[in-house]
Amino acid sequence: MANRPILRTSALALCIGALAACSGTADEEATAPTTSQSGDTSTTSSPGPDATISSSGPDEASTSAVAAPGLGAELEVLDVTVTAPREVVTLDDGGLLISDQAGLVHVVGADGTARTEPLLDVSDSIKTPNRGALEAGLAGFALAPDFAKSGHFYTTTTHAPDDISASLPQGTRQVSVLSRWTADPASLVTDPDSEEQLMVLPSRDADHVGGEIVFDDQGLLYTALGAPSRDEVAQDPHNYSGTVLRIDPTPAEGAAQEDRAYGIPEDNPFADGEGGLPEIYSYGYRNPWRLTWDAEHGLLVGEAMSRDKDQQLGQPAPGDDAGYPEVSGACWEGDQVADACQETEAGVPIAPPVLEYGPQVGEILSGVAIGTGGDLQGRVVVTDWLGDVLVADAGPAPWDYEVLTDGQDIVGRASYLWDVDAEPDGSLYVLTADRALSDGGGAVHRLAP
Ligand SMILES: [Ca+2]
Ligand SMILES: [Ca+2]
Repeated sequence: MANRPILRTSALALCIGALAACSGTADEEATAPTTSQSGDTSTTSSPGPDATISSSGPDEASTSAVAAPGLGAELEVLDVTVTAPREVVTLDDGGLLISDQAGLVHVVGADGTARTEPLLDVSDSIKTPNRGALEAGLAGFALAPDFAKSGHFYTTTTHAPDDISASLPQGTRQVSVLSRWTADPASLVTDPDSEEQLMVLPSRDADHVGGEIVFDDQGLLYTALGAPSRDEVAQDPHNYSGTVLRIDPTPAEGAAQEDRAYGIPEDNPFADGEGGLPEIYSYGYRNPWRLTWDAEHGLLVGEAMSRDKDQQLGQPAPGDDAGYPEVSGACWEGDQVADACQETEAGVPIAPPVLEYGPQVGEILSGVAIGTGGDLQGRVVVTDWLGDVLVADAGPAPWDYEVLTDGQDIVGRASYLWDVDAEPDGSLYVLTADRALSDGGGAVHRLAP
């Protein structure tokens, strides 16, 4: 299945003419190449002889489908205009919420039709992802576990330092803000004045945003912030850069501490502020930009490393140090942890990743999800932005993996496989963006259970 290109014709000519310019550079902070791309998902085409396109079937709002041989089924392409989709939430009525890094959370009805009015539109007040920093924008979106009652949802957004009123450390190049919003859970209309900023996280890096938000079954919220490349700050638990954070966003009455509008879980490693910041759950990361959680696996952290290095999936316990920047690539030599991944120069034990892949497969880890249906049920799905879909089963590290789709099967050379999401109804969503993250250049693909 190595040569089944599913290419988007509008960007194909540009990329054939300048193939090198079409490979990703976001991880090096370079400005992404510009490709033009229609936002109309119905233009997805599949010139390869083995690929198939189908019309929509019974759901008339879905406009096309993409063959994904390694996944054993076609991917339905949803009729919603997106730039860089990041999260899908299935609503009780069968509708969907789809967050887009461009600053929108779309509402898609059960009939597949996108509503004109989004749940949220902050596109005018944040940095957007298509002006040189592919990771910027609305990086995280999650409904509160009690959304049906409270109407609360959470976002992480990135901002230029000048747009933040808080005083910031010298050298700040970008600021991530974790916020809570309130919507009417019935009408899905958000009060635009409801934003409460919970955390303001300055960074010396203009990318490496992190920002994904997940909840565990205790109602604790996890998010993350990347660190600048090769920067020792990732080893400093007194700094948020290069960390996974865990907070209790709805502490019991009176349990919010000091001037914080949230609680600190008791078993956070620095909960008392001794030795590190109380919100830190684990640290020593380069770019922990994809997170997922389920009761069986706990927290899984998908970390993007440099393009010429192994990509890493971590399963951290509280207080774990993933070792960056001293660890920047392969930690495993067969079943043995490499010497370089045993402990930091300061003598702190390093928690090696549970899975690493590359650089011979893929290039940048772009998503992690735990399958909820079909052959993927309970399996860990890891995606790479070049289009590879890997699956693995939890067990003693290092986890073996299989490559289900390689490279071009789904995204072609013009797009990135940008994120992946598994929903409780068994659907797997493969989220793509064109390589410039141009407006409307993304797509939401659904693999039905
Ligand atoms: Ca995601
Ligand atoms: Ca989801």
